[in-house]
Amino acid sequence: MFKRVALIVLVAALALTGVVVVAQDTPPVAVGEITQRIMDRGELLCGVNTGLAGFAALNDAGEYEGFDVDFCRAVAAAILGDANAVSYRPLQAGERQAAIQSGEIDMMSRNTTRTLSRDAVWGATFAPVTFYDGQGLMVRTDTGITQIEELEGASICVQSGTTTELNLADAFSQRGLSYEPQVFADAAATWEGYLSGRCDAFTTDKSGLAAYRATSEDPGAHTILEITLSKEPLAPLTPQSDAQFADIVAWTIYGLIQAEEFGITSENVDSFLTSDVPEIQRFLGAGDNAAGSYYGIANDFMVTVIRQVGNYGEIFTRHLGPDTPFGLERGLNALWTDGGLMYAPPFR
Ligand SMILES: N[C@@H](CCC(=O)N[C@@H](CS)C(=O)NCC(=O)O)C(=O)O
Repeated sequence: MFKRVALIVLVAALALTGVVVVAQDTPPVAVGEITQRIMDRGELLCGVNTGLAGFAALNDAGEYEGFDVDFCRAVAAAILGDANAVSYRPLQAGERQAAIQSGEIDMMSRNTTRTLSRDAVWGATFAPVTFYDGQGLMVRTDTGITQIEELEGASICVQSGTTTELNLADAFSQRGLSYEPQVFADAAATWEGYLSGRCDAFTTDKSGLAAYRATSEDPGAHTILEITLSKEPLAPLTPQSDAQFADIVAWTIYGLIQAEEFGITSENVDSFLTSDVPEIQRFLGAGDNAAGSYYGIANDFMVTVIRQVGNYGEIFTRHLGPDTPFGLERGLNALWTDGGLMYAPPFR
């Protein structure tokens, strides 16, 4: 009996000592191979869409801009202290696997759905989901079509190398509907195929449909059907060879979500630096709280990320919110405290 009590006391004491040592004095961290490469290069190589308005598209200054782009910027701010230290690699859907496997990019942030087979076959580590999406169908408004059943026998434009090709087949066969796929390797060609009347409908993620519709000549001429055919959790990804780098990407994304929950924005972050709330001090790496130092990056990395890029809500609103041509609802992408799925684990 005495031995058991002594053992419990000893284990508790060790556990306590361990916590104190880790929290106050993090040992030097060996950064991963990819993190080191980024530091040596002074630049992050980030794979993005070839052009999807709101998510990743060239602006008037010839720079990539958008919701997906901001996660590249956030990781560059976390590791290099500079959100502009990113070189972008535009990737067609079918180029993604090779890009992540070849080491041509450090990470990808490109409306990419996390799936079992991609996780395994691409040799990728998916970061937390940045946009919960689902596949939709778009038709010309003058067809009057509102239900998928009315697309019996229709030809449908879809891009190869995407999850949307297989989902389309599933959705139609499950309902006993026939259809004729018109498959294109190139996004622009898929859209042109639909616009030119070669297809009766166009299918991709609903976010993608909203982007194409809003930037078309006459948005009212296109209708996105109510139905959602699949789950498309879109997430950035990194090569699975560097778990340390993958962790940095993951905690940067969680940090953006947590910042929104705390109400910390690019505008007010400085006023939080002197906060006496322990949770916020830990989050910002203030005082002697370890944060980024666990990963060999600036201890207050989240201060830099928020200052330069904003929190998750700011990113969403800036690129996709009510003042943009897309006007997307937060929906599943609201914070968990507002009934959505955006939830960050504790920074401690
Ligand atoms: N989320 C789906 C679809 C992503 C996707 O690639 N969608 C097309 C929509 S047309 C796209 O963005 N294409 C742009 C390109 O290939 O450059 C996936 O991960 O496979």
